[in-house]
Amino acid sequence: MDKRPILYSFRRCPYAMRARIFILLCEIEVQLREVLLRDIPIEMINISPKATVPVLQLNDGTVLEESLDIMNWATDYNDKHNLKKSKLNNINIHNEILNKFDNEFKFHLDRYKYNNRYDLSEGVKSKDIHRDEALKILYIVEKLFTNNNLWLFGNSPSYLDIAILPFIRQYRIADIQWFDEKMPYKNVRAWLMRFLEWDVFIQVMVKNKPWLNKDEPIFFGLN
Ligand SMILES: N[C@@H](CCC(=O)N[C@@H](CS)C(=O)NCC(=O)O)C(=O)O
Repeated sequence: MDKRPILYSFRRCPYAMRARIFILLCEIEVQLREVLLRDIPIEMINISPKATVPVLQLNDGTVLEESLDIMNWATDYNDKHNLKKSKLNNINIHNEILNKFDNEFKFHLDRYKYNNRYDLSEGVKSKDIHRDEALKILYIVEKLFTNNNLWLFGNSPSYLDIAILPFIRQYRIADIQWFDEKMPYKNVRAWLMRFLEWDVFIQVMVKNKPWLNKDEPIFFGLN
């Protein structure tokens, strides 16, 4: 049995993206098991019946089934890039913004990006209304770029940058032309583009085929 922790992940999931970035930056090597959301392997459901990705299974059998738990575990293990420090140094703004993204922003993002999957009679508004509600949260971020910082709190990505940018990437994908040409916040746009070109982001987005039990392990996390 390979002793490296097992990460169940889905390449395009923003929660799984932020977990993979932390694993890479904290130089932890895991066995990566790419899953399809419509066909989650029984091995994952057995350890995490709520069946959302990411899930990290540690050597001692501990199962982490929330992306933030995986990120915090990674920084406790080997915080090579001072991600935890970036969080603690800015704890109030960190908590406020992360909370807004994981709740309000995600709520509107889903209803903007997948508007036709929702039942309009259940209080779901039109695509543009949800886009504009999420935009109000991006305005809060835009105002944080008061100096010439490349990232929220300095010149390297902080915990908060990594925790929220995968969701802003999805927001752009909902209507790329609108985001690139009409979205009013230029700092947010430049910051997202910086993220998409970041070599770490490019590495965590390498494609892997869905895992099957008989497969040789795919290792992820050490350069
Ligand atoms: N709170 C969880 C949320 C994870 C989550 O919702 N992941 C989505 C994919 S992006 C998922 O697995 N959805 C299950 C499904 O669509 O069947 C976390 O932070 O890890």
